[in-house]
Amino acid sequence: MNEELLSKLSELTEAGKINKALAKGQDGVDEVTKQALDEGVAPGDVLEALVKGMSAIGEKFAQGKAFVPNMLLAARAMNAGMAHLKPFFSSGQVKRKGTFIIGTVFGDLHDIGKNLVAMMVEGSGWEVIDLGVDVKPEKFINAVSQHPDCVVGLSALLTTTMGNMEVVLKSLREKYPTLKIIIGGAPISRNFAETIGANGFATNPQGAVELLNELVA
Ligand code: B1M
Repeated sequence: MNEELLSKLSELTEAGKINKALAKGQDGVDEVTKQALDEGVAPGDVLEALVKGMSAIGEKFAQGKAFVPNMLLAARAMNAGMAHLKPFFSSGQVKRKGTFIIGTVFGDLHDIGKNLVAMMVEGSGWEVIDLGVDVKPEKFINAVSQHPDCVVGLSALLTTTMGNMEVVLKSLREKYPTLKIIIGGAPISRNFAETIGANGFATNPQGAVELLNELVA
């Protein structure tokens, strides 16, 4: 029974079925998560099922078999389930993988891709702190000072703001020499990531999730 509920939860998340009102009268992630918890399914197993659904859509997106709207719906469905899990996070019954601080670097206002990365990473079990767009080094430094064990993610969409990534990275490393920093965005290449000394780069949200999991393994 549990298995059935959990696989239904993964499927509903992947399909972006948020709740009854939005899923043509059928139970969505909202209702099924509540049902699973009410029936005594372990919160950790529920989280795993939600994550499985998000990973599935993330992989399809990476392969060009799903698109931005699919990702947005899946993330909203995931959030509907996460709302029921919040009390278990607060009580410490469910552990996060770590804290991920993400922002689009200063000079750059593009945030659609960055938001997708943030949602996927959150959906894979990380606490995500999204600093927004046009983020200056001081703001990153301030956020890291409150979460010294975090991993930082920098996004840039313009060739002109790629250089600002290096500025942010260097400012952060001056204060936190061992801080792990990953970068991404349309103009970013492996070569650029290596040149500025990032701990890795990803071309899509699923790649970012995999990279983060490797970094904390
Ligand atoms: Co802008 N823009 N834009 N723009 N814009 C591009 C990026 C551009 C390629 C368009 C073009 O000329 N063909 C071009 C950049 C050229 C270049 O530098 N090589 C460009 C330009 C020039 C500009 C302006 C300078 C235009 C002007 O005013 N003259 C200006 C700059 C403003 C600024 O930032 N200071 C500007 C403004 C804008 C809008 C505000 C109008 C709007 C942004 C709205 C918003 O984000 N809220 C906009 C948009 C929408 C685009 C395009 C059309 C779409 C970008 C997008 O959202 N893609 C874009 C052209 C294009 O890409 N076709 C363009 C969808 C998104 C899902 O993909 O963002 O690549 P993407 O994110 C991916 C990956 O890159 C990766 O995962 C994401 C999901 O797969 N990823 C990461 C991203 N961050 C990551 C971080 C990671 C890992 C992976 O780890 C930390």
